[in-house]
Amino acid sequence: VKRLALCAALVVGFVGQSHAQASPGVRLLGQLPLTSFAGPPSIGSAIISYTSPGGREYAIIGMSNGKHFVDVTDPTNPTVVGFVATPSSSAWQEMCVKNGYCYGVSEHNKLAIIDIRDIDNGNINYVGEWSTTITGVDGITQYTYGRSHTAQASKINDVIFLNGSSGFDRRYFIALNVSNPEIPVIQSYIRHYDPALNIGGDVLYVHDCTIVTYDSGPYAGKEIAFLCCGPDGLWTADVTDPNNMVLLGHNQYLPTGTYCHSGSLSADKKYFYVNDEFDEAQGAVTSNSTHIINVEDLSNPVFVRTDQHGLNIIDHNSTVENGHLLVSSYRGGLRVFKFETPTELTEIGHYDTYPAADAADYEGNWGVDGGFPSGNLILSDRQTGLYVVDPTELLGLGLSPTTQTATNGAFIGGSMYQTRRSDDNHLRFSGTEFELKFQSTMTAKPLLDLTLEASGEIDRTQLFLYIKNQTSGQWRLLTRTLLNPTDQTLTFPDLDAATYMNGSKEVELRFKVSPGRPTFPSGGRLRIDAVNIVLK
Ligand SMILES: [Ca+2]
Ligand SMILES: [Ca+2]
Ligand SMILES: [Ca+2]
Repeated sequence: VKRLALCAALVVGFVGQSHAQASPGVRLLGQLPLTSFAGPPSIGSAIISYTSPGGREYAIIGMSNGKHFVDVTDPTNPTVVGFVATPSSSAWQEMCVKNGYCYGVSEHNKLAIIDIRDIDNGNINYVGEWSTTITGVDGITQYTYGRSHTAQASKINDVIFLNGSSGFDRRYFIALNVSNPEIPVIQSYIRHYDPALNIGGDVLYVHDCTIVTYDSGPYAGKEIAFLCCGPDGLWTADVTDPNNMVLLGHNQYLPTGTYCHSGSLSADKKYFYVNDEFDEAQGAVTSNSTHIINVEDLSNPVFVRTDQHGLNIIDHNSTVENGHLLVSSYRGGLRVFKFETPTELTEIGHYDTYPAADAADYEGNWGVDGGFPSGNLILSDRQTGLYVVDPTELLGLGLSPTTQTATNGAFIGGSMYQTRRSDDNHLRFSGTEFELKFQSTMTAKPLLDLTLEASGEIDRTQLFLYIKNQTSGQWRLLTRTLLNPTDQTLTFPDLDAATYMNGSKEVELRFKVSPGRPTFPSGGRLRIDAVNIVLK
């Protein structure tokens, strides 16, 4: 494959004056309009998150002219660090990442291979376009790979799945082996229905798929693909062995007027939530909807119900975060749903990237992705560009982190965004004093519960934790404690919100750090896993 030098477009990001509209609990951190991208492109499409081995967070966004790479580690300053053009313009630009390579597809170009292993140093190398020729069903005719609609990476094999791949006699679903990342090989493909399944037509067109690995239950160790097949509904497939992908089951949910576009699996893997792209426009439903399918038995998916949400907009793509369904919904922007039960959803908030007008039309928010250590979300809007938003409060994770200030010392790892939840990601500090500020955008309540999970990198690190009394301006000592290198949980319930929250609904914490005994020459090292401040 020919290696081409990349002209990386360096565009300084900025937080634009956004006209978008947020509900309480969702905060805009950063935005880049289309004009911030090389070209500029005429329209945007898909977006995915990528966290580098170095821990930096990137948005990879498809635009009409190619793929753009944006560093969103500082979400208030999203910065374009690279651009790889596609030979032909396309309004459908999608991608996935496997082993440090971005594989880009579109409806008007062959597969783009982009080496992003050194993206942290600003190096994005366009390897080139890939194609191949295979023999058709007649055993004679040679067909050349031309395009795919979407691509998803396997989590267990050096494989990417190319959906709706065309140029052949059928639109294939391909398992592409990328063990040699710059010289992929088709490992196997699905191009026919099994006639025994007796489903109309003989062509399996996969529009998009959701790839999930199972670690428990009857499918433990399996990799399952939920194939969203447009008018042919949802198919399940066992793709554990890329040499032998096996269709398992099928569900059509509604008989007509639908287009199974994409979807998300519940955390317990019992339900698949389908985003149907045509049901609104074709009158199968009266408003934006989620089609809920029980997939406990993958060989017999059972339609449960359609949950209609009451807005005149079209749902497009979705993801699940902290037990909520996040749906990018074209003119409706990002819609956030809480599960009342696994089969009943209630919209609890939104971030409307297309405030001009709602309608069941195809302008607006194409995609949403999360999965960053920070917990930030990225959104792509076809007309208004890229957004980084903070859904902390809406997802039930307490007040949003807003400001980190090292008064005496320095932050040496992570960011305060990583204090949103208890996990493997920490804010690390070396020195003697720092402050963190949190803010609510929700309705005020009388009390605050504060929970801190922290540890000392040096054994017996001494912490003095203060909270600011916003009435007197004085700092109140909440605790003085010794921390060892294992995270400990400290709780401070029933704090008076009127005392500790200012007029901007901010809560301020001060951390004084010192070495315990035996003493160390300089300040201590504190690691904070989670700060959870909940109004009640
Ligand atoms: Ca729909
Ligand atoms: Ca709107
Ligand atoms: Ca954390």
